Amino acid sequence: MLDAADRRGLLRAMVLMRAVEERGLSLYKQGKIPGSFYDGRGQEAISVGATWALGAADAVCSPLIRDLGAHLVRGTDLAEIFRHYMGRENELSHGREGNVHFGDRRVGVVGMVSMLPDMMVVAGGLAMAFKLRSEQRCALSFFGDGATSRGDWHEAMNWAALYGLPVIFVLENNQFAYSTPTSRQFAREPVARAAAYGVAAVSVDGNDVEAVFEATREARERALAGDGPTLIEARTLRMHGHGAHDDASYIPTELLEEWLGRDPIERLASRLGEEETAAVEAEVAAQIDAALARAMEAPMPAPGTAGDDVFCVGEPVTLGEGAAPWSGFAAPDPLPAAA
Ligand SMILES: Cc1ncc(C[n+]2csc(CCOP(=O)(O)OP(=O)(O)O)c2C)c(N)n1
Repeated sequence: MLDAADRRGLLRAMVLMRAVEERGLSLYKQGKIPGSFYDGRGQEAISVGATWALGAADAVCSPLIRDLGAHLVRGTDLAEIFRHYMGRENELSHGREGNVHFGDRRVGVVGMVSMLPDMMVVAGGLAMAFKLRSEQRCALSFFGDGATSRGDWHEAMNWAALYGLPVIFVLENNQFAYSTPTSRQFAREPVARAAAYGVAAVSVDGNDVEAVFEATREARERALAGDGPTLIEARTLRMHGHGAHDDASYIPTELLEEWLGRDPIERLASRLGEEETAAVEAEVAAQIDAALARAMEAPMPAPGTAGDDVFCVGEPVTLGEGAAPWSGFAAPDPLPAAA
């Protein structure tokens, strides 16, 4: 299904993600990015491969700490991302929030609230709306292994299976939830739990961008055919700490070395060859320099605007009062037929 142009695009998106995050870390160390800095080093294949399989009308809800690649594939402007990182005036956040907390509705990306895993339930809501309106669209949600130990994970899985929702759940199993290894998080692997809910599940090598793409493509076909949700487990290792403030000393060196040998970028690069890879790297470096130069021109937000959009102002919304009487769903009842 993937052709040469796709492979080059996938490589470009992964190289761009890594290079933007390397630049971001430098800016953070220079004091130009406030707060901490979170990245997805080693996990580039997951957000890039998964979003490559989506259609323009599908929703990403949401890219998390490790998923800059999703924003890049969907097409959010890189200068805007750098402005957001540096707290400068921009359309994504108007200078508020940490580096990973943003969305871009213009490209179908919902900003995240938290990664544990509130956004799975929101993705279920989007998928429910698509289904009720009989639209050929799906929603995709990313989350980490830590999320699978929380109650909202179970609710989202159950709800999606019951209503056959067109939603794709992408679990980034990077073997640690902050510093807690998966062996101390759960007795039963999340993929094994999926069958109990009635959710189709597959486990793939999360450092193989083509495998992630293929699993997501199949999950999307299932979703659009009305056959319900899929859980994709992408197995990987987080190569950096949880954030720049975390030295990840709890990850054994041998484990890091083992996964360094499975680097997702090097694996695809070796397939495309040195010449093509060098061209992609040069292209990406130039793009980053240009975007950062544009971002640096943006002013800091006016201090007086710090409270804007934080609280709802204007007419209060009263639920129920004066509403039209309940008339049922416009689309067919999405509940599965009784057996
Ligand atoms: C409800 C809630 N509790 C705690 C946090 C703080 N927090 C953010 S990420 C995280 C760990 C997430 O682990 P995992 O999902 O496995 O992702 P990883 O950091 O390993 O990539 C924690 C505790 C949060 N964002 N939301």
